[in-house]
Amino acid sequence: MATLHPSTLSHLPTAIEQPGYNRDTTEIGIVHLGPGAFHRAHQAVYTEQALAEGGNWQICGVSLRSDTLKQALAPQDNLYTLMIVDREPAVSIIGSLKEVLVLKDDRQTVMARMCAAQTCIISLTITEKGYCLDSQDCLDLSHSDIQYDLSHPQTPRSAIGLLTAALAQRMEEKRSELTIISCDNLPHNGEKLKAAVLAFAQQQNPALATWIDTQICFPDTMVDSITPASHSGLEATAQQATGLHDSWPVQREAFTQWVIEDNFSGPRPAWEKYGVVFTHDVQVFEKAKLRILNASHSALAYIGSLAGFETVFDAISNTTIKAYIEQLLQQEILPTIAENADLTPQHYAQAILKRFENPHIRHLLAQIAWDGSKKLSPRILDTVRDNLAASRPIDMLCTVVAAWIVFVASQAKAKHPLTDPLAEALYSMAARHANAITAFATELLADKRIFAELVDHQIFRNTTLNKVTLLAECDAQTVLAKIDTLL
Ligand code: CS2
Repeated sequence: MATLHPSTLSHLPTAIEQPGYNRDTTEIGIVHLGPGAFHRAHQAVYTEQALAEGGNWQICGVSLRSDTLKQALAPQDNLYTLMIVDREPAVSIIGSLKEVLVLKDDRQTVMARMCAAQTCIISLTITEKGYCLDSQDCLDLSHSDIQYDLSHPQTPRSAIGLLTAALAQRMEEKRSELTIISCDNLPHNGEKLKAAVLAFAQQQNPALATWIDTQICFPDTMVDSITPASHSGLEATAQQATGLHDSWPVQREAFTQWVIEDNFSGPRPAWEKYGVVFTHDVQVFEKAKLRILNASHSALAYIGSLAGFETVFDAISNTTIKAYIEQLLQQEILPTIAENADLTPQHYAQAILKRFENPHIRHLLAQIAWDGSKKLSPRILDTVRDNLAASRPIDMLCTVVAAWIVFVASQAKAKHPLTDPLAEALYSMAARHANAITAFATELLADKRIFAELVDHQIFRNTTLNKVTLLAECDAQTVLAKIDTLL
């Protein structure tokens, strides 16, 4: 079986789209930190389309830690297969990724790319924890990676340290035609990224902080497309469709959305011609998306896992779980989202539930369950805060928090690895309170790193503790029965 490569593209069935521009003569204009499946299925695809308009906008992907993507894509000259797994499936070959670098191995080239005059965009998908923020969403100066980078500014390992090092060099070279675009699921992602970079720069050189503040734009964005991690079965499906072997294809649903604040300090690809929305108010989009889509996802991940389901589709196909998610949305989430010219919350929520019911996609709840200690705040706790301030109910939201707590306890008990920046602390807390879930939950609910000021909120704490008692020590069937009593 031939491998996907520029020299084998002519073997592709004609229905499969392939790069419609000259990859050899197109140069890099974008450096992307964290070129995981989401980037390759989302921003890189918009850029692929925009490349048809011309312009040097190919992407240099920089993996901050692992070299697996670089190894996988090198024999393919960084081409890869995009599988749209939906009611109307589609397959295409994406060529916008020109190069993949690994920070620790290719440090000099990474800096050269980030500082090149022709690089006008640096974008990021590094997940919530990659920003090294504290519970107030400010740069956590005590974070081990930030401490390391402050004392080793020439060899940073965090995205914040790396961006600041590149910006310092760009300031020297007077290259301010650069926009830095966060594409992670954080409210005000651009603003928070900017504040984190400024806080880091301030520690090193206040003049650099001033230069960044006045010269470089960090637009807020909302990104959306359900993109489950690639699994080994995907390689075989991609191969069947294309007739070519691809070591790391990506999959996503058909729906895709990218809203970017119209705030650039340099040129950009013609993304607007391919559906990207440029606006001065990203907040209406990002708030609705985080609180409706991502919050429901996290609710499904924790409640669905406790109820014995494996995927989003399996969980939402259960009538009790679906009824629970619908009531959570109607009673406690949608009241926090105002209707506006761009978005009718009711319709938006219905459309999202339909997307969850896509039978063609296997989106593992275990994947969404990752990093709960970082995801709870933007997805669930901010809504709790708004409801408490407006004297609205928080019961169903607290059930999600309780399900996370019981999920963590059960993972710890079963000695399953937990993917979370606080995994170690969570597991030693669970070990201290083995078989004493209320004591575990009480200690966890007092952790300011996760719950910030809510640690002192009695209604929040007591409601969550009640739900923990309800869900603890239940088998899957009993969890469903207990959820049913909450409806
Ligand atoms: C998911 C998101 O893994 C998760 O936490 O909620 O990745 C979600 O699929 C995307 O934000 C959809 O745009």
